[in-house]
Amino acid sequence: PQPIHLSDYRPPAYRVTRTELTFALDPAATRVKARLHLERHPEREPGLPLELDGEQLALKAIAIDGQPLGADEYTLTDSGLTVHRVPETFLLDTEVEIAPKENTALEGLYQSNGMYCTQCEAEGFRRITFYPDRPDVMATFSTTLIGDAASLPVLLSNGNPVERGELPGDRHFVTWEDPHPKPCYLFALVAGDLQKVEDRFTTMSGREVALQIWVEEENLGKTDHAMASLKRAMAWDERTYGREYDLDLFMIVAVNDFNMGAMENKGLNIFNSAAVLTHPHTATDAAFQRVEGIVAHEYFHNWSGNRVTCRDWFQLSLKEGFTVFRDQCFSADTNSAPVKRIEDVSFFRTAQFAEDAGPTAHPVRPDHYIEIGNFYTLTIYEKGAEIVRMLCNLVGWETFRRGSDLYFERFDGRAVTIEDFVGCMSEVSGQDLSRFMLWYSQAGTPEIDAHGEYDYASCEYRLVLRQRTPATPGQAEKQALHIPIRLGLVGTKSGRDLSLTLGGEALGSDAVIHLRETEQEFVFTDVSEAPVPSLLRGFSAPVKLRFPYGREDLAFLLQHDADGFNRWDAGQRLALLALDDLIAAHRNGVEKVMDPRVVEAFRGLLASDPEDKAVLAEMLTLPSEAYIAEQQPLVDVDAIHAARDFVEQSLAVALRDDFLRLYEANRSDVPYAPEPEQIAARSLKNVALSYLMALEDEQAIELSREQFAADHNMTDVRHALTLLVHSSRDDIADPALKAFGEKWAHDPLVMDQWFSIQVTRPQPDVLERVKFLMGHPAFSLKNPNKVRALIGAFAGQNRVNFHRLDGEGYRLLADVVIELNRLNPEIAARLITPLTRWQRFDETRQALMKGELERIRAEELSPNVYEVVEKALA
Ligand code: B3K
Ligand code: ZN
Repeated sequence: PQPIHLSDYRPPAYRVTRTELTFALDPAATRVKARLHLERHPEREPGLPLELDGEQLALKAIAIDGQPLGADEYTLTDSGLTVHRVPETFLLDTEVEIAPKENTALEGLYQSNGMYCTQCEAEGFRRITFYPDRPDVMATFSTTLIGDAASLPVLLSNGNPVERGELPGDRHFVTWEDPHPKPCYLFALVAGDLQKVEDRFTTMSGREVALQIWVEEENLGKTDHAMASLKRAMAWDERTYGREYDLDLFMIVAVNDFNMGAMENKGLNIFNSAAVLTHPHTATDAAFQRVEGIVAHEYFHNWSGNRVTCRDWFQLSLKEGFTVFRDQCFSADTNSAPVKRIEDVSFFRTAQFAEDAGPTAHPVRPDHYIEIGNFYTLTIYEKGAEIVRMLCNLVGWETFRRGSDLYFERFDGRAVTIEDFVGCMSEVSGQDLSRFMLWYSQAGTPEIDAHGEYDYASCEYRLVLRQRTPATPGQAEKQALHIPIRLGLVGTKSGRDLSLTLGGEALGSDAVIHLRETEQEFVFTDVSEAPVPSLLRGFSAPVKLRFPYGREDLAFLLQHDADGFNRWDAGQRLALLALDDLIAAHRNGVEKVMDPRVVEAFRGLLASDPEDKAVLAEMLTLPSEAYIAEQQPLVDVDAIHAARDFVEQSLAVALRDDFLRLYEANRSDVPYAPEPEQIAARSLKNVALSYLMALEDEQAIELSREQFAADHNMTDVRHALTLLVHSSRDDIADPALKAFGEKWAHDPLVMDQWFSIQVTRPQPDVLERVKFLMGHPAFSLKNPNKVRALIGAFAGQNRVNFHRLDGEGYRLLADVVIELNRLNPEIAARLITPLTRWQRFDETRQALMKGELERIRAEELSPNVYEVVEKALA
């Protein structure tokens, strides 16, 4: 496979202004007729051939302006169709046959539980019909679906239904018309035996919109939260961005087999059932919040992505970074804003930093790719969102909103670039953002080394910042970035933020300084007392910032920092310092000693009266093994696991009564609601229970069992079950697991959780269990949710067992990748990720991991897997 380069971009030779599709649905032989209204692109020269993408299509007929083409007038290949000579303006009619039931890649038209559905982003439409499958070709669509009336009573597509009727042979049809020009990646159809839940929304200009969520009958009771979230998201986008919905109908469909979370097809969002269905007894608080976030995300795409779309796939972050930023702000406004930021950053620093430091590192706007399906990454999405957040902070919200208005107005109905977006921000703010654009082109996580010194005599605080971005594949040299650093100086006497004066200018007590050079010195004057600096507040830039904090400094910030995010981060940093010592002790075989400062810091937290219980729960949570690993020069999975366990147990021993009190104080029998206060209390209670269970004493076991048996809601049940199953006692683990598995055997989403809980337990027999569970009737390699729940959870979250020294964990993963490479290349390529991080481990493990990558490379590979494996072994 050959890479595609951004620098090769040219407008298409011909554009499609209108697309008329007719589907005669059949599992093995669906017929697709397409009539395309084509015209030469004004910027391209006359006389060019017409090139259409097409994969796995059996061509049955082709005609231009009603004249069938002779065999010498066009060329067919594996990847498309070329018509050698075409007029300036013309109609192209094609008919193809496809087999949805053979489609295990879940791209294009496929079947899930007997229903038909589509996934076209990024390049799935070419598996449906011959088409210029690129986002800068935008057409209005009319879609007629023909299917068996009894088994496919529901026939859906984009836009509004305009006609329906009966057909001979017990068949029926529905025609849909989508008036908004769109690229084909936003096309969708759904056909099946589905039920709907309906609601209404009145837009800000008074238009009535019908909202429908379509599910299989047994899921009718699980749509309330998604519907409520949708209405909140619609209202939020009107209030916050002035964006109104633009069709009379908005539909969401839940499907069980789906590669990603969901898809923003115009007017017809298709969702992985895991990203839309909830019920207090089947979904945790985290799942409720995830559903709310994804429903909002897909809805927000209607403007940031659909009305204004990407010129080419290199611009993917144009829609994804902006839309993630929008959904993050929505969730922050709806729930606890500080906790949302802590969760997002915590995830980002663990997973995106690792991606940015590994062999698949790429810029937020890549300049080449082999398979675009491999670029739906944390870098494109989450780092892209961090860049938009920085932009918003740089120009200020009101200006950002004006820039957003300008962007939507100027580019409505068009396919544009990241420059167009940033250009609007620059235009409304008058700021020169050319240096800022480096954030889009330069891969890797910038590292900042900071040093500070207080001069008592002059009352000056000198802060020196030095930045450096490590080399990444294909980018050896890096330039200095424009890095906004929000900070405060916290007085060591007063415990308060001091007022900041820089270069004679008073900045208030919380300010942003701009690092633009490799090294810069900032001298704050009139600093009335010796401060501890609180740097990178709110994670104001996606960087690693090092400052030589002493443990007392961190304990001080943990107590006094006015910025909630940095208060939390001080606790994380303090715990990391202690963990460092313990990891070293474990490696050197010396006795582990707990740092009393961490114990005292936790004691302080437990004694405080929390203004925000959700934040407190975060503060009491130790850094994850994955995040600890991120901080180590060489990852020692066993030492990290042992050190973290030791800290947990030491805290539990020292603070048992406090945890018990916290647990009791946050129990409640009120009926479940996914509301911030309840969620906060549950997290606090469950954090406390985790510490208590670190002791595995009778009382803790009893509390966990009780909580499990009480069966109040899935958050509590799942947490208790996880503690029981992850304990060292099979006699308490097994019965609970069995009871849960039997109770929920009928519910695939709960069975996913059942799989994950057991394959993440630390006991050494778990690998055999993974293999055994792959034969379980509820498991299927063809279902991405199952693959993620069992294989993904094992390889991604069970670090001690995946990295077993005999290499069996790696071998298992490679076996699955090899099989999935044939079935579902997109999922296969994603699954390899843990193996691509081999540089981070000791030599023995490196050799084992590389050996498995080489074993995969020896297979006949899909472009997806090929690209990832080649990069990993480069
Ligand atoms: N835009 C989709 C991505 C689907 C791509 C799959 N290859 C989901 C989202 O970001 O909203
Ligand atoms: Zn998206």
